[in-house]
Amino acid sequence: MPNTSERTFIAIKPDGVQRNLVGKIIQRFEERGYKLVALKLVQASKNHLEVHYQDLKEKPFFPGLIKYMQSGPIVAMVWEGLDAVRQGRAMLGATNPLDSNAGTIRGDYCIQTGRNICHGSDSVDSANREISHWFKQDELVDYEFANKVWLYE
Ligand code: IDP
Ligand code: MG
Repeated sequence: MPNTSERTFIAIKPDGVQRNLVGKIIQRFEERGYKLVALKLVQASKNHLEVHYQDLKEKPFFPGLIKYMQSGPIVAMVWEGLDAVRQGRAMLGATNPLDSNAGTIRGDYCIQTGRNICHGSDSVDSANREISHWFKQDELVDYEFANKVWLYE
């Protein structure tokens, strides 16, 4: 039985929100068949973002990244379904939008790495860490997904 309850943390960064791409990005995950488990609009604190990106703290772009991520509200989401982490990354495209295929979110809607409009967890372990960093347990909504029987055999 495949694991249809894998979860990934997907965020629409401040540029994605300001550029009115929230609906389009959510629509892609909905249309693909993933189940929305949590969603909120947040103005993240510096400390919260530094913990989120803790693995990158030695990078030269780290201060700029934190400033960018603090520059406006972020849409934080959890999406669930088969292979959600890997498929989520594929749907976002490459970190550098110039290397992202057309048809991916970054390949269709942005140009530069430092303004790449979205985030997606890179492994199941980081997804679990990021989900609990951004959401309280009771913000992860448990409900029956009616489409499930039409998505999975
Ligand atoms: P990812 O978002 O595709 O997982 P990471 O390497 O984890 O890519 O980097 C996190 C974020 O840091 C990127 O999405 C991008 O916003 C920013 N970033 C990464 N590399 C650079 C860079 O060379 N210049 C500016 N920003 C960068
Ligand atoms: Mg990353």
